[in-house]
Amino acid sequence: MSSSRYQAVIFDLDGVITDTAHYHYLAWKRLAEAQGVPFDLAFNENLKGIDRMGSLDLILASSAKRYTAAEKLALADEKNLHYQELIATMSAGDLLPGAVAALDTVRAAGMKIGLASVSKNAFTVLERLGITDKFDYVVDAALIARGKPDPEIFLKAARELGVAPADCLGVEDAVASVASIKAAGMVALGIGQADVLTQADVVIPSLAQFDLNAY
Ligand code: B16
Ligand code: MG
Repeated sequence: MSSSRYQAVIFDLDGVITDTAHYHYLAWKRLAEAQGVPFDLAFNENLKGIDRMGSLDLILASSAKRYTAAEKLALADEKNLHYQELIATMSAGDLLPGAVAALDTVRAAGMKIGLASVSKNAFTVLERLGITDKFDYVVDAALIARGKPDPEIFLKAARELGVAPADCLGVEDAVASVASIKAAGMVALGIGQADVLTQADVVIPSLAQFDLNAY
């Protein structure tokens, strides 16, 4: 039995459990180039944790063209189709180091496990990775009205798990996402760099350093 003070751990997917950010990057890059707007890896960092339409708005902000709502929806659909082609090749080999061990540690400690991804493709990615059954509850992003940094998705996960937000540890890799955890009143474990994830309570480089009793 663990001495950890949490009753649940709620994980992000992209950038924490698997690196889908690279596939998002490839799909957005093709779209941006077709629209004649600049796009590179540095800009892609701003899109981590941001939902699909929010990401599209950020990319098109540097275009001189004004897009109608229908045009934006068509572009978002096109990007998503390309993204789905890319993630269809994913497998358990795409799990980031330490991810499965971290999930198993939380399970062995008798805590609940949630997933809070704003990706509408999260269920597909979990299936491709072969880890769907490791979660007690996976938030359906289609039911979330406000994306990160709003706390809605983390509060929904806690409610469905039957755990108070103050008893949850949230695990995230992006600035907007860590803000979402903090706004929900949870402890935030950042995955990445401490000088970037300044709002996180603790930051570790990857789940390979995950130690449930240390936070
Ligand atoms: P989709 P997370 C986020 O997932 C990604 O970080 C972000 O880059 C992406 O735009 C968003 O999901 C929406 O994804 O287009 O598949 O619905 O970090 O919350 O797991
Ligand atoms: Mg993420």
